[in-house]
Amino acid sequence: MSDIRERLEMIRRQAVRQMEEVHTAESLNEIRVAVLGKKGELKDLMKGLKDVSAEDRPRIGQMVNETRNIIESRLEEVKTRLEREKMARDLENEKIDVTLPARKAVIGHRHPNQIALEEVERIFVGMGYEVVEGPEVEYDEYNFTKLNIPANHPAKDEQDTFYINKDIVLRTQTSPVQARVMETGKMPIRMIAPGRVFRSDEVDATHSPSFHQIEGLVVDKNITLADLKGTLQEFAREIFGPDTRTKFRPHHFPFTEPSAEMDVSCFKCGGKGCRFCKGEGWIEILGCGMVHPHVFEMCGIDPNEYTGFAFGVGLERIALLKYEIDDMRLLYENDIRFLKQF
Ligand code: 2U9
Repeated sequence: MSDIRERLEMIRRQAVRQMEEVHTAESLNEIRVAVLGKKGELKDLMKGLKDVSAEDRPRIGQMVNETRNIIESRLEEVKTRLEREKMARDLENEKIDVTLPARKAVIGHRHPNQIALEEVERIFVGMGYEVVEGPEVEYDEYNFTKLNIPANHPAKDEQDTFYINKDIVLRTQTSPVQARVMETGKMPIRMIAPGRVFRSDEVDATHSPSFHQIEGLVVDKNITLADLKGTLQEFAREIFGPDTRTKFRPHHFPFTEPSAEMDVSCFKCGGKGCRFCKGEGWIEILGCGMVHPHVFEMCGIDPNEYTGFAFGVGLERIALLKYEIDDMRLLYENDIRFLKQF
């Protein structure tokens, strides 16, 4: 009897000690199997009790049960401890330090073309103009004929224009957008047409086969050259500064008569002449003129009733001047080291 009691005592002590050192549910289970399992130490001990007298059997049975109960309740306690420890570890791993400084996010930059476009749009919208867009693939008729550009005009040469077929081109200017607005017959017109245009040019520091224009058109009764000059002068002062002076030089465009080019006084040297304006004191900015009567007729407007002015400006030219960029190719390469300066 006392021998069995001692063995039971040993099994219990050993199991309890092992359980104290356990750190995972798996090793706890290993202890359960080794002690209480079918081939475990307690079963082993029971097997050796075949020869115990009937008198002693209930007492021994009771001792074995007590030992089993003690070990089982201890197993339960350790299981609860392990679960609690695991939960604490999980919580620790999920902990977020809200006081840590945020990682700096890489943010995009607006393209200089986009900044220049928004600036031009802001100025004209402020004067009551509407912004209108149109297709980049156009009928020859809208790109040329309605704009008084005749069949034999050099601009229509395949060297200058991308032809889709004999009637359809990639627009070489945004003027067809204005021609379409004029055809609606809704008067008066005060609009700008920004967009991509195409010309069969070789790439260099000042040319690209695809660039952007902003054209403007005003049509109403009694619009005069004074309206054109006043409007474009105001535009120049807004975009290049209040001290900007303007100069109109006679020019020729098929779609306007008379036509002119507008220069602005150099905003670097104020007109004295510097490296920026190549010593001229003046910088060419845009083309303009009074809408040609033929254009009015071809777009269904009576030139005896209405007059108007139009202008065209290269968006890249504005961006290059405003941000002192010396090569147009930089605007198309999208090199992040260039773009992040804006
Ligand atoms: C209609 C009638 C007239 C648009 C105009 C210009 C002058 C002009 C160039 C500037 C530099 C193109 O980007 S550029 O190469 N444009 O000089 N454009 S008047 O005249 C129009 C347009 C539409 C119906």
